[in-house]
Amino acid sequence: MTTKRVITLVAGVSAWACNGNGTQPPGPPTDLAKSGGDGQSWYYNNPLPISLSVIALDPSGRPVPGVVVTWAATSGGVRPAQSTTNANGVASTIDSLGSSTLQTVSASFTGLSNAATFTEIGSAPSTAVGVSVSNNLFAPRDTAVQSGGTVTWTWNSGTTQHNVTYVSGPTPLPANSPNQSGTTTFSTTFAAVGTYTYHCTFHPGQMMGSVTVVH
Ligand SMILES: [Cu+2]
Repeated sequence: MTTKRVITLVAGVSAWACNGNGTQPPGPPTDLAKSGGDGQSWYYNNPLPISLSVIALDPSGRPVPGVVVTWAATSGGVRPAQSTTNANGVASTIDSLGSSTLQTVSASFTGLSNAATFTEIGSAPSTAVGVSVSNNLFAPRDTAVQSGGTVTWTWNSGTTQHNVTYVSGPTPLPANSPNQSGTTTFSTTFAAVGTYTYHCTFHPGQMMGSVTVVH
């Protein structure tokens, strides 16, 4: 009998202490703050590289889990169109960008007065891209080309030999260049969408680059 009463008393004090120290659950959400993916520039009808995310907050600025966020895009589309905030109050979606230059994606939940708005920029990918091969770098190091398009490397390296050797990407990897110097060129036409990385085997730590192939 006595033991049971002591346990009840301790539990009651413990619950009171939690409330008094501000550790109670967050209140209903009143705000959505952008937490990632705003202001990206990418290519028409290709998913943005960084997902869009928001954080739901209560009036004290505490993250609120379990909030259903609805996403809407002015162009293209978002997947999923609804997502629920996780334990950190964060919900996210992927924007497929669509075919307009300037586009917005809004995020809201039922009862929210001001939706969060993301602005993204679309453009047409190039079908022919040039990269300079010099001592000892590829410029630009990272480039993008449309599927079916061609990247042409032009050597400006005097008598020093370099090569373009693929390291990773959709398989099978394209053919590598020979070892070349002077003012020679080498081209690859890309079919498969994805990101290819390459380097020069003579200068692998310095000379590296990537080609991202988009739709
Ligand atoms: Cu090299």
